[in-house]
This record gives sequence, C-alpha cells and structure tokens, in this order.
Amino acid sequence: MSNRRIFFRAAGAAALGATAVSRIGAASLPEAVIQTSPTMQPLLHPSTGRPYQPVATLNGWSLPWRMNQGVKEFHLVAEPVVRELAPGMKARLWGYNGTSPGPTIEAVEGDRVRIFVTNKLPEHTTVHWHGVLLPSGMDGVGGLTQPHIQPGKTFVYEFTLPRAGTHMYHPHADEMTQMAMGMMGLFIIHPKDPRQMKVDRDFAFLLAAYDIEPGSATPRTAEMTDFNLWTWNSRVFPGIDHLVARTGERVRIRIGNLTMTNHPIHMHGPNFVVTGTDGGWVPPAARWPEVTTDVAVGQMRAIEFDAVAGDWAIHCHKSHHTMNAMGHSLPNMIGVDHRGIAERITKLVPDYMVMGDKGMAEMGAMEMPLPDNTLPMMTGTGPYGPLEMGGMFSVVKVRDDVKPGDYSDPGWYRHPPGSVAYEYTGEVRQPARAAAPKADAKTLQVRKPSGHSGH
Ligand SMILES: [Cu+2]
Repeated sequence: MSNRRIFFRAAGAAALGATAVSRIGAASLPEAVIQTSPTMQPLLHPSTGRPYQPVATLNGWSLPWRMNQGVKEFHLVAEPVVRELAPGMKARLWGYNGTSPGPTIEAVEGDRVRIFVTNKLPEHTTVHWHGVLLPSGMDGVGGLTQPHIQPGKTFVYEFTLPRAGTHMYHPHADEMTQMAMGMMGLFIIHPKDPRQMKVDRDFAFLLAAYDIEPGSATPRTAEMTDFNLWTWNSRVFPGIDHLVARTGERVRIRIGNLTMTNHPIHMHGPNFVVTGTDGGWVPPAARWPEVTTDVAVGQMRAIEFDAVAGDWAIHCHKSHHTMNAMGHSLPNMIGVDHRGIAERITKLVPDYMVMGDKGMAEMGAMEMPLPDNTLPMMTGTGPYGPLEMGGMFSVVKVRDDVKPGDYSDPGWYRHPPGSVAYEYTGEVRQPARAAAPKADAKTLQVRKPSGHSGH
C-alpha cells in the first residue's frame, strides 16, 4: 500500500533567486514519504502542476516535493528496506524511503532544489548527485566535500539544476558496501521548454547486481565479480514491470548502470537511437541507429524509438544476466550419455536427477525443490510456453488501443492471423550443409561412462 502524499505547488510562491544556501528556508523538514510497493506507482501527471511528461520508473515511484519560497524541497531517508526481487524472494537491502532503488527525483532545468537527507542506517553515509553540475561542496563526497552524515543526523543539499538530463544519486561513503546493498536512485531533470526532447512515454531504470546465497536474504557485499542476481530497479524477471506503449508513440528509455560490469541492453523490434547520456543530450547529427547499447559502469544512456505493435523482448545481451541464481561450475553435459550412471546413483540417492545432456532448456519447465526465499534459475511463462529467463529481462508491449497515460499490462500480444512462426509438416529434404571437418574417431565418439550400464 502506498501512503504517498502529493505536495501541491504553494499558491503565490515567489522565486527566491538565491545562489547561497538559505538556512532560514531550510528551517523546517518536509514530511518523509515512505513507499513499500514493488510495482510501478501511478505517475505524477502533468495535471498536478508539473510542466513535463513524468518519468515511469519501472517498479518504482517519484518522490513528492513541496514548494518553499520558490525552492523545491525533497526529503530522502537512507534506511534498511525489504525489497521483493520477484514473487517468491525478498531481499534485505539498504535504500531510501522504503525502497531500493530509492524514489526517482524529478525536477526541471533551472529549478532550485533543497534535498534533506536523513540517515537511518547503522553507519554514516552521504549522497552524490551523479552528473549534476553543482557547487563542489554539494557534491556529496564524504571526507572530500563534506563531513559524513552520521546515523540519526539530517543534512541539507541545495543547488540549482543547470541543464536537463538523466542522472543518478548514490552514496559516496563506504560505497562498495552501500551500493552493493542497493543504495541508488534516479535523478531526472526535465527541459524547461516542454517541447524540447518531447516524448510520449519516458521509462527509467537502474541496473544493480546482488550476490545473495540461495536460501538467504542479505547480499554478500564483498563480492566483486560473481553476482547471482542481475536486476533492473532491484527486480528480476518475471518481476520487472512491462514497458507499455501505444503504436506510433515516441518512447524513451533511460538506463543507468551501478553494477560492477557493463550491460549491453538489447531491444527487439523497432531500432532505436541513443539520444542522451548523463553528460547531456546527443546532438541530432551525432545519433545513430542501434539495436543494442552498451551501458558501462557508472554510465547512463537514454534511447528513443517509435513504438511498433507487438511484444518485444528487452534484455541484457550477456546471456548469464538473464538467469537468476545458479552454480557456475556446472560441467557441460551436452552429448554425454549418463543414463547408466543415473540409474546407479538413483539406487543410492532416490531423488537424484540428471540434467543437461540435451542442453539446459528443460530447466525452464522443471519444478525443482529450492531453498526458501530462492528464485528458479530461469522462469516465467509466455503464451507459448516457458520463457526460460530470469534477471535482466522484460517486454516492451505495444498495442494500437492503449490509452494515453495508461501503463497497465495489456496482456500478451494477439498476433494477426498468419503472422506467427509455425510448424512445417511436409516432407523435409536434405538441406545444403558444409562438409564436416575430418576428425579422428576418438574426438567424435559419443562419450560413455566407463563400466556397465546395469542392463
Ligand atoms: Cu548484463
């Protein structure tokens, strides 16, 4: 349940125009809005006085603000949170205002913002406003530009937003631990002229990776490379919101990467162009068509396309990043005839199961006993069967009849008759094929376990 409150623009609020921090203006703390729902919250629509198309944060929400003498005031609370990664698994993370990632901060180019940060963590923290040009003392680097925010204390950040763009916020204090625990959020600055960089839908998400042992709930923060949960906004497939649009709409997707590796984000269907980074908008002449854009560590990318009807997969193209927790030391069993071994082991271990001699696809349909609070390695079912996915995967759902501003799931795409791949039942002729290279018989023989099969 959301207990968000929307602060309306104060009538007659005067522009302050101050360049220095106003300690008098910062005298009272705005209410801290807490959110616990793991699904996308209704957007703060332009009718609430916002002169911009709000961002749709996947499985997230935008932080309400209040006007105080021309300054937009926000209140972030850094605190431990429980985040559902997908139905069936909850993680103990750190975040802001009840969620990881924290709420999206949305403001407008030229705005003066005052952001109160209350620390309810067991250790000190700070907030760095990634990519925003501001006075050095507001940059949030603990020890370098400010004293750390100790547990129980509240600090004030105040600055003017010089240009529109796609940004993040995250701690710059014990970063390795705090970001591995999920502390991050989006900071979107809309153009002052709403006609500039206008789109009909504007989605946003952050890439985060966790290493949570099967059966446990708290990430191992010391892990450097071997993560087992690859998330968008701290959610994994099939728990990630779909990206819903109407045919012909101009759609933007903003992606930021706070993991320890790069993620080539690939979208099926319409080609897109990269229109922005956290460094600003890409000039039109410098944009080029793409179907995959690599988002390196600490980078953000904004992509745009014209929506085409269909169900289009969008995912990280590192195939291990569309899997949930799994062991990485599995031997490749393809081509190994282990029927005999399985029979013999079953006599000793009745539940023993052998898999993988024909590939791993059977895992997608299999129900295996799992430790509590653990997701299957691959899961999710589409209209034609198991999707065999996990992790960084979602679906762009484009329909002709989606109403403007409606982000609700329209269900699976109903393909026009005759437009779906189908089984051929006629005679199959010998296809052209390359000649096999000459290899010695030992290389090509089917490997069999030594000894007798028991028959
Ligand atoms: Cu990836």
